[in-house]
Amino acid sequence: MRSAGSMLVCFSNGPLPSPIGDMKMTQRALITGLTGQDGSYLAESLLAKGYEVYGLVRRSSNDPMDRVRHIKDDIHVLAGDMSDQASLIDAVEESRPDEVYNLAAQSFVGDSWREAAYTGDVDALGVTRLLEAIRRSRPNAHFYQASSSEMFGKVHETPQTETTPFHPRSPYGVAKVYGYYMTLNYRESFGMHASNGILFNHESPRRGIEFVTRKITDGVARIKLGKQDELRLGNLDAKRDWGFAGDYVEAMWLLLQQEEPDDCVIATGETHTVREFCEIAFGCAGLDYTDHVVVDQRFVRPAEVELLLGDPSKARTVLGWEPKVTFRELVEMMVDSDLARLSA
Ligand code: NDP
Ligand code: GDR
Repeated sequence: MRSAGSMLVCFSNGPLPSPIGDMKMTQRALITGLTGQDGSYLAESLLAKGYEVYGLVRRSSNDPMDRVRHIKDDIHVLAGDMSDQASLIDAVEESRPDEVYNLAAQSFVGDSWREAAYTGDVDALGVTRLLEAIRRSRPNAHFYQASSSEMFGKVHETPQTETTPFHPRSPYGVAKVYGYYMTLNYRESFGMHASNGILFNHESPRRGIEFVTRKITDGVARIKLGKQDELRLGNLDAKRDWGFAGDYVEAMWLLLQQEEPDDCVIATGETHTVREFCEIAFGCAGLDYTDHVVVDQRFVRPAEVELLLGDPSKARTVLGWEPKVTFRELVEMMVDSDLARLSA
């Protein structure tokens, strides 16, 4: 294991303290997608480990810093966009990272049919642009690519492992397969420490409202508080392997601490239907989902990924990683958080 994090912690923009004795210099990490669900948990975790954290944030007419407001002063924010090569070169040159976590993406599968070319530009070509920026000025940096269980799509075997063939079922899944193979190719072609985390669905109270788990817990809270009466969803029979985002960002970090770059499935090893998620979430608020959930064809996708179930054996044995939060605890955490937010 490479030792990351140092005892010397400096979160200010001032000069770094010099190393004392055999202590290592503070490690620097660059996170793309800082403002997203995973970016916010990862930034918190790396700050706690003593890293100097740089985050790529794209221009927006709104304030995108909601999820990282509490740590905003501890992070160096760099302007940039995955669709813009020069901004990525600048971001890498400015941050001089030891580790790069590529979390930026158009991450909503549902929108990827409507924005297929854009999704490909950001989620696929964006990976190449970032790898190129790293290869030119920080070729020894360790690189993490946010690969996805959506690459398995129409699954060829269950559970899915690191060797299960890919069969993506959406423009998003196709773009992620491209990013996966570019990461693998920069490793094999240039000897870069470039790794793919193949992460199954992971959720939290910070999950975007468009994803089904958060849509459900937000809906439960609104119904409980009398703000709405029904919740319109698509396919209730889809099965997902859902874990907690806070646990999953630890796996990202562990992957980059390995001596050798590698690819690894991160999952819980349990699968549940959307219907089961509804049952527990409505139950947490003393409600029956059958009284409120309405199936609406508008939310049914052109092609569905029916079943995802990951095999986390390699993560357990190689990374020493285990998920800590159970499925029920995750649902309860999200319902409680939405009830508290909407009651305030
Ligand atoms: P989010 O949608 O919450 O966050 C995506 C982030 O990417 C946001 O910070 C967003 O910025 C940023 N982004 C989007 N487009 C661009 C762009 N053109 N240039 C720069 N930044 C951009 O996703 P998650 O945190 O849930 O996921 C993180 C990564 O992991 C993504 O790559 C996702 O595809 C992948 N993944 C996620 C899984 C999950 O279950 N959560 C499972 C497997 C993989 P802004 O705030 O401005 O929109
Ligand atoms: P997913 O997540 O597509 O797995 O991608 P999402 O929560 O959007 O869908 C999960 C399943 O629920 C079904 N579903 C609905 N989904 C949404 N969003 N809205 C609905 O109303 C609804 N009703 C039913 C979907 O059809 C699907 O089967 C997530 C993202 O985080 C990706 O970026 C990531 O790569 C994968 O997880 C792993």
